[in-house]
Formats: sequence, structure tokens, C-alpha cells
Amino acid sequence: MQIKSLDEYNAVYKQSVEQPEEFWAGIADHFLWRKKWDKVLSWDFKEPNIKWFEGAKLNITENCLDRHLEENGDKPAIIWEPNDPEKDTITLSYKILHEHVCRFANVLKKNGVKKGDRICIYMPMVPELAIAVLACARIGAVHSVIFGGFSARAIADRINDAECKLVITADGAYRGNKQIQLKDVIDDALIGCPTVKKVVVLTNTRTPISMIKGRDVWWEDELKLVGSECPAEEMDAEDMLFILYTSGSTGKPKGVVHTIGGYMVYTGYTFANAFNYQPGEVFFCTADIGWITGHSYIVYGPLSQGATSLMFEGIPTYPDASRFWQIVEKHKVNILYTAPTAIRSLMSFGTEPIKGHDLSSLRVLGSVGEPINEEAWHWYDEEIGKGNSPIVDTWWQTETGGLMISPIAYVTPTKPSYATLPLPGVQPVLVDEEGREILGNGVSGNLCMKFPWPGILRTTYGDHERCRQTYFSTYPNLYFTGDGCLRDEDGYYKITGRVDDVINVSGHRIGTAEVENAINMHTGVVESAVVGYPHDVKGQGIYAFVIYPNTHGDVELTKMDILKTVTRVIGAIAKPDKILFVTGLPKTRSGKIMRRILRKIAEGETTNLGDTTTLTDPAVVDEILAALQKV
Ligand code: 7RM
Repeated sequence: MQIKSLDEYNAVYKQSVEQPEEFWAGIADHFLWRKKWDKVLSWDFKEPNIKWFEGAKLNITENCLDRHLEENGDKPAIIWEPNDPEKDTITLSYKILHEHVCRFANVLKKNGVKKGDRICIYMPMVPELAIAVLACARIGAVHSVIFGGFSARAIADRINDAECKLVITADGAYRGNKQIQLKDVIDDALIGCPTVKKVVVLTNTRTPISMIKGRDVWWEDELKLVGSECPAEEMDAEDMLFILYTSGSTGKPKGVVHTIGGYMVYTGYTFANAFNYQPGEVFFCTADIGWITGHSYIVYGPLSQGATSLMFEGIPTYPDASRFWQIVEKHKVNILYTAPTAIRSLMSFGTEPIKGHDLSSLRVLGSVGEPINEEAWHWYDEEIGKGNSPIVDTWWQTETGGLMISPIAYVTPTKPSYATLPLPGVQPVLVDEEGREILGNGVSGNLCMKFPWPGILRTTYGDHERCRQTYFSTYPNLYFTGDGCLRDEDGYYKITGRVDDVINVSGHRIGTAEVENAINMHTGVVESAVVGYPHDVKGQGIYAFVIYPNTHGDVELTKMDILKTVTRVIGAIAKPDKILFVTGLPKTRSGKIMRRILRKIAEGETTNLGDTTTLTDPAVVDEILAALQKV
């Protein structure tokens, strides 16, 4: 399944376009199926209606666990590095992980979970999180992992949208020198979640929590009541594997749905190729399992390939900025997969934290989440890779399931700040505003895909029309990514960023409308407009223009009130970096906010604001500039 040379890449790419079904059937043959498919692919981007490996039967955990037991049962599946470097590492062999997953799957069954039920997981980055995810997959339950940074209200919205029956959480989480009271947040969320009947609580931080009789049970107690045998549920390839909520340009997050067969094949294939994973190597993806990167490249991709996946509980700067390099040295990490925001943040500490750490085990470096600027690319290459580890800048999305445009380490060339070339099986096109395909090289446009790949989303949970509208209606017969892109003279792709109202803060997608809704919930706020602006470390920061006529004489306190409101409604990750109180917002005659102008102001531009003549009231722009002058 691994491509070995540039010539082979070219040949395989060609085959993947000319005979996609043969190509993907060949890849899928490397996996374990209880029954093979009747049809590789049927698709239609209008509805959309996309099915991969129809008729096939499997269980993804048999691919991620059982099939490795005979030969590699004692090989480490997960190496867990705690937040506190003084605490012990935990290593779970495939055999042990398999046993834990089966046991916990039995706990879920004992608590009434059935095939097809939706389970919300809100947990710290501990091995039990991976176990919980796999236990759901074992019995055919659908997991919906929610990142630890979301608020009670955001969790409740997601739980209700998916009608989750059970929640898996922990007392608390460690993050650097902070503790997060996960169970308290869940308790607040569940006040408004009538579908949740049970909560399984893992002991982690030993913080006091409330346990409600009849609803809440301890993870540890439940384990004592079940056995370690749990046959894997036989699933259809197109059965749902998970839901993952992601922000878009509207106010409400969408539940992106991935199905079992295609997602498994796609994450396994991309993992094995882009990172050039070799047996025995240690793969360290620094993402949180609460995001798609963690789903695909901490859990499913590496485990389906029998790899060793390193899972880190903490943050790059705790106890200090040398933590990643300590971990690389300690566990002899071969492949490091992280985000530009982490690279830029570590870069700001200079090279001192790297000194004295043996990084010679590193062989491949990966980047994901946002465009990587040239400066960060070169620093990563020179200081971390010592000039001899290829950087795979992997472009992809929650909706694509796995990486799409990326170098293949040691096979295809890299180019600073370029995601470079599509993997075989991926057919990108650039289109202009009218949806006409832009052919040739040295061009830019909106990035679309013209043919399905096994990892593509199938729907948005409970609202298929929304899926169609968001991804398949802008340009007929194309999947629209929402990203702008350049294809240079050599045919290499460089992603230039979102072209919709989505902000990418530290690799996390945040919808401007979502933040505006949250701000507008604060009493006293009349209206707000949120835009992204360039931020040295985060990539983009959040800039909020807020109409708030009466700030009670204390502007700073009012700003903090607004931040608190956003934290409560969405979570701390959506807090604006800057708030400017204004008397009006630039609007067109049809009432649309002209974000273009606000974006320019947020970028620090004060003179070249472009055409403002179509505004209902061009004077508001001067008022905004005056407000800016005052602060
Ligand atoms: C994996 C992930 C998706 C959005 C996507 C882009 C941006 C991600 C890169 C990138 C440039 C990259 N999923 N993006 N990777 N931009 N180069 N290598 O991040 O759903 O959370 O975000 O992130 O804008 O559309 S995501």
C-alpha cells in the first residue's frame, strides 16, 4: 500500500483518476473485512449521495486491534505521556488495549448502549479517551467527541442535536498548570439534555464532583462488573462511525458524519503514505482527540496500520517550551505531526529550549491545521528536522476525513509553505466565482474536488439539506472546500486560507456568525460583527466590532463581561482577542455587513478601505476609525 518512488506516484496517480474503483479496491484489500463489498463506489454530488464499499461487512476495531494481536500483540499501540513530566508514562500494547476496549465496551452495553446509539465523549487526553472511542466502535455505537474547551451550552447543543443517550467524561482534566472541571461542565450541560440517561465518569484529577443517583456511574466501578470478552459487532461499511461538530459560516455548528468502511480505508492509506510510517516507529501527533486530526491520526489511522501512537496529555509550553523536545528524546519519536501555531509559539522562545535534546530519532515532520508561513516552515526544517527530515504540510478538513493534498515523505518533493500535490485518489480543481474550472498552472481560485474519495463526509447529522447547501451547491457537481488556493507554475498547490466567514484560530475553525451570536446574547449589545485578523502565533485572531451604547462608564469591565459571555456560550477558544466599541457597522443597502472593510480595519489599514460608496451610511467608517483612534 505504500508508494515508494516519484515515478510510482505518477503512475499510481494516473491510475487513481482513470480507474478509481480499481485503485480503491486495491487499497481496501489491505484491510480486514468480514465480507467484501458488492460495489466499490456509487456517487452523486447533487443530492449528495455517496457510498463506498457498499455491501461490505466489518468492524473497524478488528482492523485497529484484533488483526494485530497474533504477530504484534506485545507491540506498543499507545504510549501516553502525562501532562506532568514527573508522572509515569503509560504504554498499552495492542493486547492490553484490545482488552481495555472490550471491557469498556461491555460497560457501555451494561449501561444500555445499543448499536446505532449516539454517545457523547467529553474527556481529557488520557488513554481512556482512546479506549472510549474504540469501545463505541466495537459495539457499533456512534461517538461524538467534544473538545474539552467547549462550554456547557455548546455541549448541550451538540448532545441534543445528536440525541445522545450516554455521556462519557472524567472528574477533571489537567492542562499545563490549569485544571478543568469537566464533570461540572457536563452537569451544567445536562440540565438541558433530556435524552441523556447515563453518565460514566472516569477518576482523573480527584477533584470533588457531584454524582447523581441513577444517572452517574464511576468508570472504575463499572469495569469490575464486566468481563473482558466482547465480540465485535458486525457493521455495514456505510454505517455511521462518528459525528464531529465543526463550525461553518452559519451560527450553528454542523455534525459532520463519517461512515466506517471509507473512513477506515482513507485514514489508514493516508497515514501509511504521507508519513512513510515504518514498522516499529513512534508516531507523535500533538492534536487533541477532540478534533478530526486526533480522530484520524492518533486513533484510527495509526492503529489500523499497527503503528505506535504517542498521545500527549499536556501542552507544548508546560512546564516549559522544551516539552515537545523532551518527549521526542524520551520516546525516540520518529514522526512528529503538529500545527503551525505550535511551531510559531515555540519559535518565539528561540533555540535555547531545543539545545541539549537529542532529536536524531526524527525522520519525518508534519504540519496541519492552517497555512504554514515560510518563516515557521524553515525554522521547523532547520532547527527541528536539522535539514534532513521532510516536512509534510498536510491540507485537509474535518469533512475530508483524512489528508488530501500533501507531500509523501521521501517520495514526492516538498516546497516551503506548499501543501504540494494531491495524494493518489484525490482530484482537486480550482474554480472562479462563476464556477468555471481554471485550467493550467500559475493560477488561483476556489478549491473544489471533482471526484469522491472514501473519507468524504456523507451528511451533516439530522440535516442532509444543510450538507448539500454547504458543500455541494455553490458549484454544481463539485465538493467545495471553502478554501482559496494557488496552483503554481509547477502544478503545486498552496492553500491561501478560507474564503468564507470562518476564522482559523490556532488551527481551530470558528465561525464568525457563531461568535457574533454569542456576543449578541450579552445584555446591552445591540449588534456585532466579527472578523479575523493576522496574529503572529495563532495565525488568525478574532476581532469584534460591538455596538454597545451604554458601557456603564467602565469600558474594560464591559469588555470582560462580553468575553465571559462568549466563554459561557461557546467556550474560551472563541473569545475575541480584540473588542472595539463602535456606534454603527458598515452595511450595504440590503443590510449586509461589509466585512471586507472591517477586515481591513482589523488588519490596521486606515486609508485604503476600498469602495465605500455602496454603504447606506459611509460616515460609520469614519466613526469606527475615530473609535479606534481613541483606544
Ligand atoms: C485538519 C483540519 C480545516 C481548514 C481547512 C483550511 C485549514 C488545514 C491546512 C490548512 C493550509 C494546511 N481540519 N487547513 N490544514 N490550510 N494548509 N496544511 O484542520 O476542519 O479543523 O479545518 O483548516 O482552511 O479548510 S479542520
